[in-house]
Amino acid sequence: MRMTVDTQELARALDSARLERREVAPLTRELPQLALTDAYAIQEAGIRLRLSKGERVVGLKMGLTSEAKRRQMNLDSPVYGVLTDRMQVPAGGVIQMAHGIHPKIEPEIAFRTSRELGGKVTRDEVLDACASVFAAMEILDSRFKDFKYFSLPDVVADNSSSSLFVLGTEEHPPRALDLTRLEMKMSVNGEVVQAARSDAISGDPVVSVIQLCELLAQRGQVLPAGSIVLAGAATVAHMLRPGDKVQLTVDGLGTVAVSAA
Ligand code: OOG
Repeated sequence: MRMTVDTQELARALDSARLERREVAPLTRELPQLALTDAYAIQEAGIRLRLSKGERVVGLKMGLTSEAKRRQMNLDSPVYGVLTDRMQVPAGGVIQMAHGIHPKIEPEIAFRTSRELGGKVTRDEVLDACASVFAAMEILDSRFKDFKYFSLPDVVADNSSSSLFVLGTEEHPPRALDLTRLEMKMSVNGEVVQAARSDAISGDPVVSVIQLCELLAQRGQVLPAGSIVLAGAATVAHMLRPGDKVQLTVDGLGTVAVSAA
């Protein structure tokens, strides 16, 4: 059994798996002692690799913020990951399945901040710092075998399974809506496959942003102004298949669509 954690080496291994569309064994199989702090250090090193190839950080994603997701993955607390410009698919765009391993899609609410947020923040401070709220979908793609049997440090090291994301084209000021009561319906090829109310996300998607600020503070970081924040999925993820046309409608936020080829 290996006893030391080589952050750079593990980040490189996960980055190659991503680029080569290759599944790897969960890190905790060989490193059962892998701590969450090590996992975030691996995630950060992996993002640095992407930045060194010209990608740019555009925001952060929260994960495991809904009970449905925590039960599906058998994991118990929220985590975050980093979003880069290359991960954004335009609204109505096409996802190339061949560019992923086993992609899944999930319905989300996203925010864009206009001010920096850091540490312990209140709901009002988050609302004041968020310029817009959007309907959004995240495409997950774990680099781990079969997208399962992993622990929290595995998921975090793997950038919390993030792969791609799409934002709706409608932008609303967050105070214009009751963000806890938005009905969300995700359909695939015209059939509703997942539905939930927005309070499935942390009881209130704004709470996801509060939690994100707390998680960042634990690592001495803040949420920069101009960040996109995905608040986490409202429902379990849906496995994508080539040819799928996926559409999410959120009360008051319109519809966002994407298809898989
Ligand atoms: C972990 C990431 C979960 C969400 O929105 O709950 C997530 C996973 O399911 O692989 O992004």
